[in-house]
Amino acid sequence: MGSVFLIGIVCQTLCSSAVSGADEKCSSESDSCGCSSAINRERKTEDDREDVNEARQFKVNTDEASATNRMILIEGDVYTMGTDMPIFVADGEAPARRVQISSFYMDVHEVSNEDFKKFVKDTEHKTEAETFGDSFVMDNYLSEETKSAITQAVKDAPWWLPVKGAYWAKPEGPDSDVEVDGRMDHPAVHVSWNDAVAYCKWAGKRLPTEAEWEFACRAGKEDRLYPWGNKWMPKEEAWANIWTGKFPEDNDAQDGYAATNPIDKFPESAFGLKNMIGNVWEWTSDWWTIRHNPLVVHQNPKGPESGTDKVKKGGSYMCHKDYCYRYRCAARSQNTPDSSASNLGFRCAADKDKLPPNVRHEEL
Ligand SMILES: [Ca+2]
Ligand SMILES: [Ca+2]
Repeated sequence: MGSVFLIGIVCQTLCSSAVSGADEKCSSESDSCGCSSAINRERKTEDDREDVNEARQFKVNTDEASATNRMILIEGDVYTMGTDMPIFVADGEAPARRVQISSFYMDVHEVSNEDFKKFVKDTEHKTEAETFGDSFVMDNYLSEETKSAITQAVKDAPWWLPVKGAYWAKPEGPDSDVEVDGRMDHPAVHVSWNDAVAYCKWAGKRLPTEAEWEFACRAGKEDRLYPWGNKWMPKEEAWANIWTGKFPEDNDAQDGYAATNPIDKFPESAFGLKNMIGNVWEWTSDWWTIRHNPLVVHQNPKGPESGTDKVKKGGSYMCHKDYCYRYRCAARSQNTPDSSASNLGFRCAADKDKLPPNVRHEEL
């Protein structure tokens, strides 16, 4: 454990200076030791990836009772995406640019284990974590028995362990169980981008674009860090679930949760959305790029045509301010589409004129 703490201290130092100085090298370093791009699976070729996708037979969910998630109509507008005051320069948070978004529907909540179970039951979908046989979990959350069976670790982030048999229903491996542990109302995790796309298709929805996600996160506020403003704890209360205490050795759960929280906890934003910041990272449909043009107004941007990684947004219960200050609307990170981890989930969106008939919805 000594070496774990040592590397943790090195990472903390690097990331702290990234936060204060927005230094490019440091930001780049922080990515490798912090916000989980280290958990990418080995790179596959594009051909392999297409095979995986083509093999999936999508079945659109038509059962009234199957989609319990509520959606809210987000009225389109022009907003400022990104920031000219980036904290992680290498992440492409900058430059700020104007973006026009058409009205769309957004899930109020992250997709829960309860809903993901319905999808799996209906489609017999096998997640990529199950296909590969493992998924990444932070060591603090594992039983001694599970830890003792693991021989590999991630070089730059030794607390990430590949746990055999970890998947959405058994998030910390075979000796855990979301039903037995009372976590059916927690977000589904260990869901790859490909799995998330399959779920949204089944639900008659789609993943949000990064631009839609960030617009929804900002909830009508210009140039603010969080959905509710710039103060992390309004009225000294926690409004989102991140890592409090010291990373990685001490999680004091000051916000009420050391790991995931039920999807309905914490205040909703002015747009009526919950846990956009914190709890679990959320996949978007965009391929990753750090190049953005600030000179034009982008119309419903969908990101690059191709790439190797997909964009995820919002940060998670594992993000600490000194270490991975990415629980901001402008912040972003990435993983390959087949990657999965215990702090990565998703929610779905839908076009305004394509709302599935079985979804409960309300307009702003
Ligand atoms: Ca927490
Ligand atoms: Ca979230």
